Amino acid sequence: MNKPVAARTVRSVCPHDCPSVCALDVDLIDAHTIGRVRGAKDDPYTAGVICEKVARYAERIHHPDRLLHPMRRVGPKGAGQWQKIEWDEALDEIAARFSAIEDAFGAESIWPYYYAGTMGHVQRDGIDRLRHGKGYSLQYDTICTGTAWPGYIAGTGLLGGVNPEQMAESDCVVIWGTNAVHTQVNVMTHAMRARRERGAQIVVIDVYDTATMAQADMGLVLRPGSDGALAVAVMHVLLRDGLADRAYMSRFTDFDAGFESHLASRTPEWASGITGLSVEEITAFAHLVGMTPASFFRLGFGFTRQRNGASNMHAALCIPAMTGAWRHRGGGAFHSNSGTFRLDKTRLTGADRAKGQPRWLDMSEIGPILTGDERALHGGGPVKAMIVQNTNPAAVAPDQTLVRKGFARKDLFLVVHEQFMTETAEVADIVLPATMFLEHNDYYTRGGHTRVLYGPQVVERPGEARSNHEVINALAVRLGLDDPSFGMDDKAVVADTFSRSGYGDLAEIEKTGFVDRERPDAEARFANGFAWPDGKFRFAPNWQGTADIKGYHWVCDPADMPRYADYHDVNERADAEHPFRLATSPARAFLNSTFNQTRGSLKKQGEPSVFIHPDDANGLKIADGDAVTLGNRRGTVELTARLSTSTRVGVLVAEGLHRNKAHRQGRGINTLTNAAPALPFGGASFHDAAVWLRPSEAKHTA
Ligand SMILES: Nc1nc2c(c(=O)[nH]1)N[C@H]1C(S)=C(S)[C@@H](COP(=O)(O)OP(=O)(O)OC[C@H]3O[C@@H](n4cnc5c(=O)[nH]c(N)nc54)[C@H](O)[C@@H]3O)O[C@H]1N2
Ligand SMILES: Nc1nc2c(c(=O)[nH]1)N[C@H]1C(S)=C(S)[C@@H](COP(=O)(O)OP(=O)(O)OC[C@H]3O[C@@H](n4cnc5c(=O)[nH]c(N)nc54)[C@H](O)[C@@H]3O)O[C@H]1N2
Ligand code: SF4
Ligand SMILES: [Mo]
Repeated sequence: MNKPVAARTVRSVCPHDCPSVCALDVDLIDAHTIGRVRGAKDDPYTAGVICEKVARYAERIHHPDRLLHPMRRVGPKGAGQWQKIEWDEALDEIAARFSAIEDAFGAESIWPYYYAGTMGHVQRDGIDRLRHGKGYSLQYDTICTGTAWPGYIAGTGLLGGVNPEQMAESDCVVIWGTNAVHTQVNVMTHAMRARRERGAQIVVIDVYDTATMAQADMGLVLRPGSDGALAVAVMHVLLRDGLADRAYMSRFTDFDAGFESHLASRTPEWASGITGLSVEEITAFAHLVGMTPASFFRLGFGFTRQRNGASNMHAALCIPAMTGAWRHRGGGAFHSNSGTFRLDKTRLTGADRAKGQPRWLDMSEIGPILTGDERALHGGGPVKAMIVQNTNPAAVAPDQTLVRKGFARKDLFLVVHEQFMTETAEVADIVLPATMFLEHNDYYTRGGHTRVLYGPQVVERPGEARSNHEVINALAVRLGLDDPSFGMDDKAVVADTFSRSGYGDLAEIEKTGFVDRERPDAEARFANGFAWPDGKFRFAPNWQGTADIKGYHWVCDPADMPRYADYHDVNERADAEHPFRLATSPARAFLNSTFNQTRGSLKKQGEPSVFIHPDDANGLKIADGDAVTLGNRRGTVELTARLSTSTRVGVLVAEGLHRNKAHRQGRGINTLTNAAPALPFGGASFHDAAVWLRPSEAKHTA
């Protein structure tokens, strides 16, 4: 059979929640159909490379299971009985129910809930216009960045770093707590260029031997949540062996005798007991970064998804401040540039027209919130209605038992706007069909780099799918909001946001598809001082100041944090009943729960499985391929055992997220994860769970 011929190729942007935000070249077969998707060769960061799952995007956009019509639940919640309805009927019903619930229980009983299923700002954040206009409960966005961002800002005072293209000019690239081969493949393009062209050393730090580590010169597999101990021991060695840049520290940091004496006891021997790394491994890593001026620290999210994650991020970030790596081209650190885009989004989010001061509800605590936990509700009344866009909390949120119990409540009115019948859509009262990125207009900030990209609508929508922007506008008007922004189309909002942010004219930007927001190199490496008022990097973090910069209103007291960069011993402890530590790391062919219905991804990932060290498996009489049950006080999950020396004794790794239903008994991996707010400002600790492990046949008797 002949492959269809592309009529033309258009420039677009990957909309998914991935720091790479690749520039795409998409082949169009006709007005409805796409062909191949490739990474743009002329984009300096994408450099022609994208991940497999997006290269096969035709499988997702033309998937036979896409939602095409609004539907109303007719049977019991979750029973899968639906009636097709018209858009007007659906929107009228939602508006009527929301109004009645507001009259009976107050506006705060309605909680619009969203995340980053699309990273386009108009389609993602526009839900806030409705929220602010009506005075509905606010959403505290913690699920992904709640620990990583404050940890970074606590050191530098700004969420920004050296242009990651400069990894290619580094002599040592430290890839810390990110499995870039799975989660942001473009990091590898630039890191590998440094090795090829300059003989750079690649270091990878993770809790198992990942696909990224397979490409490293030095791989450090440490115990989950112990990165802070590694980082302070590295600094101990740097000071001990004369490898710290004291001139840099005295000019650019708050380094003092107090911190030096704090580090005196943080020896490699001490850290070895906590991390499980040998003294030799810790010392060799310290010597490598201490003797390689142009060391680039590419700090990921993974090692911050721990109760102590913010401390771990901050501690790792302290190393280049001690070696002075920031001074050298090809050196320094990068986590995210999301603090540098300076967008004026007031029209987009309606923040300037916010009604009253509603309560904040922490999105990671959706389980406790929906099941009436008073602490999580901050003493307020229950949530009675939700509209969910761009996220699938019934699969992705921690403490799934509570999340599902909450969604099953008969008195909760749930609207889900989705592309697929996700676990969350399955328990909705009304499901609305959503467009995909090639079917609407939006702009995207590339958190993992410096550019802002524009992605236009290039194909027709299937069925009756509508964009988030259209749904929010239509609801707002029905709910009596009359701000002119509710009459603008998505492209007009992009143009307005660009123009009020000083980005220029959208008609011009459309010609290339991007705006480059690269900052001068000196600024990006803080050569004239860090972003704190005194210009100094903080080894002794100022959490209060960090909260002020990000506008965090914390749920934990920053006074509970260690005074200096340190190992903070607050994580879930393995004990006699729960002898294993579990990390729920990302699978290569899924993106959170997205792509877990496409053919190619399902084939690649197979059934939900868990890596178990053979020594642990043998002790429990578990063979490769056996059904096993993992459990803790939050619930149990079934997976298939994969015996592997990629993980340490006592550590389990379950790559996901698979469909909840793909697990025997239908409970997903987040049944085991904890919704308690991580320190100091909240966030989910997805890789921080203590569990027991049994062959599935055996009954758990504890
Ligand atoms: N294929 C794929 N790509 C993705 C995603 C996906 O699910 N799948 N998710 C997307 C999203 S939303 C995000 S935010 C990014 C996140 O991407 P990353 O920054 O890579 O973060 P994580 O995916 O959480 O985890 C990365 C690694 O951290 C490891 N890890 C866990 N605990 C620790 C620890 O205590 N110390 C250390 N050193 N390592 C630890 C995990 O084993 C994992 O290999 O990726 C995005 N890209
Ligand atoms: N165990 C475990 N759980 C995790 C993680 C982990 O590492 N381990 N990672 C966490 C992280 S980092 C994150 S960010 C969260 C992410 O969790 P989510 O934000 O829920 O991410 P996805 O699972 O990708 O789901 C996004 C949904 O948005 C839909 N969508 C996409 N585009 C649009 C659109 O334009 N309109 C509408 N209406 N819908 C759209 C997609 O179909 C998809 O169902 O998951 C977290 N959950
Ligand atoms: S690497 Fe990330 S941004 Fe690039 S195509 Fe894949 S998911 Fe999208
Ligand atoms: Mo994320």
